[in-house]
Amino acid sequence: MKDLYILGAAGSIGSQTLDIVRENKEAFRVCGISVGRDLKLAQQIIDEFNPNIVCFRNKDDIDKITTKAVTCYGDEGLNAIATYGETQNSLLVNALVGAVGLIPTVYAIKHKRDIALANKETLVMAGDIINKLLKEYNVKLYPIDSEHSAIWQCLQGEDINDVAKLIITASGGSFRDKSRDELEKVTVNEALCHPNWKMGKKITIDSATMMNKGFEVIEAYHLFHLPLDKITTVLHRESIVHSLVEFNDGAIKAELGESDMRVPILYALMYPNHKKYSGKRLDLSLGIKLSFEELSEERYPCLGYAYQALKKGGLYPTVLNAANEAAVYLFLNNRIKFLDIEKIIYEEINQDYDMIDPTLDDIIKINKLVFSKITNKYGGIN
Ligand code: MN3
Repeated sequence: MKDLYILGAAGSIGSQTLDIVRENKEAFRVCGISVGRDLKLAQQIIDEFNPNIVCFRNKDDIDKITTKAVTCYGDEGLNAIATYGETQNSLLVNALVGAVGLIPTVYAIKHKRDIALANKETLVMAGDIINKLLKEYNVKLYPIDSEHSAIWQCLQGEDINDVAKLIITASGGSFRDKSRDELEKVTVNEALCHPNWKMGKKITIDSATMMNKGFEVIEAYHLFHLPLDKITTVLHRESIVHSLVEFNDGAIKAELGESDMRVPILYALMYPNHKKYSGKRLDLSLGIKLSFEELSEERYPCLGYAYQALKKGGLYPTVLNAANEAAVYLFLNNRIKFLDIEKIIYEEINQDYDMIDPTLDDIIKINKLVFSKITNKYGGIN
């Protein structure tokens, strides 16, 4: 029996993690959760899973919920969930969206709790620091992101020195068939219609700008410890091949399946086993066609910005993340146009943020500073 602590339990990945728990009641116990704005859903999750500790977004939310659990709230509450209870046979599922996911990851590592990570911002902002801490505290970090899960599966039993390159697939997002000119006028609702995957709002926008793929390049760099020139991307419209690994002899391994996040979640929770799952399966007898095309940095400049930010190092990946988080917020609130997102990011990563070996405090500070600087310029947040 594994004790699960799920941050972002009411979100997209969190809900699908709970689906996996429902299918594997003998394997997992939901001991702690954090919930978001939807208190009705929060109450349902609490009633069904009866966790020992619950973290709310705001202090006022606590009185609106009926529970015997220990309650906490806010950013400190997230850290309390990450460090609650016994470490042995426990796992933190970090399914938070955005920079808020970083510090609870650090707390879990220092509590020697293994982590299944869906929050890619953790690695984008502080990959070097996280890797150092994982080593120091001898903690495991398992990827939930479908591309990284695919690469991780392809690397099982392989020598990392035999890898020629990682090939991360991208569906192309909701605007993959639109020209740059057509992107001028696209709306929030159009951007939120992803062709293949059902995901949260922020990541759906990040997919449309391809910033998400840029983050995934950085994520892969920190997860698999390969030089950046060995990490490549390809446009693959069908989202059936979740990513590939090419070896020195030219052999390519891939992981294929339905576009269902529950599969990589299940693998991260059950690693190294592939347990039975009731979801829809890929039926090759239906005559499935696969296509691959070059993913152009001209069409999708945000992808290039990610490589640039990682090469510059230091605080630049954090600046990239903060500028994106602010710009996506502004776009979702109809304050800027879709193409302004990439302009804002470009401008910000070309400012001077030079700093060698930033600490976690430096990273958090710059993240807040860049986020509020950009949002304030367009009327602040509400
Ligand atoms: Mn992904």
